[in-house]
Amino acid sequence: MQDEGRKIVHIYCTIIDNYGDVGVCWRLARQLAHEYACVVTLWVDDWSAARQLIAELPIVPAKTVVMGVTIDAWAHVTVQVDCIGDVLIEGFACTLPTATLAQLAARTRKPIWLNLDYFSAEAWVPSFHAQSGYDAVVATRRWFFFPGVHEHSGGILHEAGLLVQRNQWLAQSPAITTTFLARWGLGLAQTGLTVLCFAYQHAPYVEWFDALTDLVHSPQPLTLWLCGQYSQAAFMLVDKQAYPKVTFCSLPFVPQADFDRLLWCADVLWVRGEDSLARALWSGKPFIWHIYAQADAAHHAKLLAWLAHYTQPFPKSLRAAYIDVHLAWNGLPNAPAFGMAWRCLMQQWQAWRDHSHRRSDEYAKMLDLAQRLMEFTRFREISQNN
Ligand code: TRH
Repeated sequence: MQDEGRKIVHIYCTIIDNYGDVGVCWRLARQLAHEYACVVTLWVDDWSAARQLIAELPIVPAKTVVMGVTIDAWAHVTVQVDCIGDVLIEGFACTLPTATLAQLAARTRKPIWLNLDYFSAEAWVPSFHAQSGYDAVVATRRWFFFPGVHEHSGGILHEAGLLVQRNQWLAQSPAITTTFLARWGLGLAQTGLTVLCFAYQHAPYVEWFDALTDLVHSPQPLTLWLCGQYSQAAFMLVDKQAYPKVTFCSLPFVPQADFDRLLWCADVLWVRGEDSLARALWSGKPFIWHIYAQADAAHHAKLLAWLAHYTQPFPKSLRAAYIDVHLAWNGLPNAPAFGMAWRCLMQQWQAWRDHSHRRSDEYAKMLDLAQRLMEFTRFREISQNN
């Protein structure tokens, strides 16, 4: 495809810890390339962390095209090559490389410069989203783009046709699902509950496991798919023989698209961070969120805002139980005991399943993040040129 007329987008991503930053930037980069025919370059500062998600990358950092997106190492940014394009996105308030800032300062026709922030359902988002600040050093405005759930926010990443793909996957023959799971050393459980857990180290795993294996309330077999080092480490020392009804599976890190498919294959999802929350939402499965902990417990308000928004249409008792499980799982002050909250939620299993599915469809009707971002840049370009 010719580049003429196509928007040139540069996305910069510093990987602080975990996989969320690069997970979101990589997803956005692919979507802009595939759905909006943008010419996208993704600059990453931690090549080996990026390789976990983008397995096609070579070991030694080198400019590589994967799925229509050019990926390059931060250290390769120079003033000799265009590193700013038409749309310049800094992921999660990263500081741009000096060479990029130098290009920005020197260029007369400035790109639309966006700071992509973290997701939040909090009420302040609409007043901060799409605001700008003038940077005198590079003589241009920087726009703040906040992913969120409000009409005036950046929305949530959601690829076109994702729910159709999911529904087709769920309707496919069990033989295909079985073959897929076998690639990751997993089997398709015929009975009982399959629980996927991708959480942080400070989750109350002991209480969680006790509640899930409570024979009085859960006499059925339990299959645990443990993702990520923290959830896996939490069960390393458990005497597996003592739990004949529990199948423990530690999963390798799978490609992003397969991570979605794993979510679609499980019954209940315990997800963490920002990107997996969105993927759990789109799976339509019941899920519990382990939020990324921030200094000064800023994540508490963030969690509560999300829960208030998401559970709005839930019946009162389901809403209360769902929120209680989140408070206990995330260790909020005055949270109820985990086991009690979980039992109460599981007593409403059918309603929980139905509402999870419905909420997924409802949120999918919102304009998604890439769409909002493209509309925003078009609007800014028109204003900038007039
Ligand atoms: O890894 P995370 O905990 O990332 C976090 C959060 O995003 C947090 O908000 C941010 O501030 C912090 O990083 C710096 O969780 P998250 O966001 O779900 O990212 C995980 C990514 O990894 C997601 O894109 C899914 C992907 N993934 C795979 O592709 N394969 C896997 O096997 C697993 C377990 C995850």
